[in-house]
Amino acid sequence: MKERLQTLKQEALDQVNSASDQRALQDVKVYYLGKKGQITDVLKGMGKLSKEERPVVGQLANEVRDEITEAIETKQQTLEKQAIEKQLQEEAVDVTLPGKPSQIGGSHLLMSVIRDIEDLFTSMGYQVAEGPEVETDYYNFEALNLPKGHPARDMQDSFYITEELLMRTHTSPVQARTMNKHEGKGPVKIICPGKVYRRDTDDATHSHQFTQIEGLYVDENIRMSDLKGTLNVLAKHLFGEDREIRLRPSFFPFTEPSVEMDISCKVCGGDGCSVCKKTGWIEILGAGLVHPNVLEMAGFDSNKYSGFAFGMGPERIAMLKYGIEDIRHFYTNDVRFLKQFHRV
Ligand code: 2NL
Repeated sequence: MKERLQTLKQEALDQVNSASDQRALQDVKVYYLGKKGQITDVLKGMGKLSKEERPVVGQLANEVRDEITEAIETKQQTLEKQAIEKQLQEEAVDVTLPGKPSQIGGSHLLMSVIRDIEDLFTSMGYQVAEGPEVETDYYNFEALNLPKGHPARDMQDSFYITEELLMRTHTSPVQARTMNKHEGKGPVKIICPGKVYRRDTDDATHSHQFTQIEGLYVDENIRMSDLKGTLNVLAKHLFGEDREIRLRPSFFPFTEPSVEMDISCKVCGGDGCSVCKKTGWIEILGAGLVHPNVLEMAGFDSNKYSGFAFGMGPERIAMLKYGIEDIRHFYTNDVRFLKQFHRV
């Protein structure tokens, strides 16, 4: 029996040693130390031993069991360590690998053009003013010298909500509202960007919703030369120092006199091409000196105060600057179009 125990011990220690994973080790444990295991088997046979031999064999059996148990525990720890090492290696993350670039949005071209113009004018002391897109008939028309029955306020041309409310057809009502707030005291020096609405059939050059930027400068002694100087700065800022401007007489109900500003054509240098319709000049915006009626209705003494105003379409400016041939590109939001201008 002693020999059997010695052999069992040697066998068990060998098997513990060669167990390659925790499962194999568990099998070894069950085989030798389990309820129906080899050591139990030996202990069961002890009844046949003599009184003298029994404690000796019993002690040896205990020693053998303890040694195997200890060997299994040590091996168990080694195997656990190895398993963790293996997992760490398999699941290792290379933090030095470059990441996937995330998609970063950018300004819409129209916003870039609007911000650029805002920045130019704020650098000259203008404030940016905004107002409601749903306007009253009074601020959209009446206060701008467009009395009831005036052809420019034809129902066919505007989106009316009620008899008195409509989607603003220009940003001029923002300027009328701002002038009112000044209670007859100048200066008023503002730039008003925003969305405007007209009942139009959309095509390459028309949109029922578009943007506008208007400017207004009201103070004592504001003259046509102030307007011309300001527009000259704007034109050169937008289209380049080498461009010339010219003012042509025009008509708007809210300015008197009224003008339209052209810039010299860069494509043909003035000789005449398809961009400038063979005139050498390209129309950019409308402007004029604020009509005395408009000043008076906003609470300004038109004998003391005068002002200039101008209005332009950022879509048109962007189309001319970047050779965009269809206004609908601004509103159909094809990212392939929009992305081209993310660094403008
Ligand atoms: C154009 C022409 C213009 C104005 C807008 C204005 C505003 C007030 C008083 C007087 Cl409160 N005028 N705005 C003046 C002249 C022209 O816009 O062709 N826009 C695209």
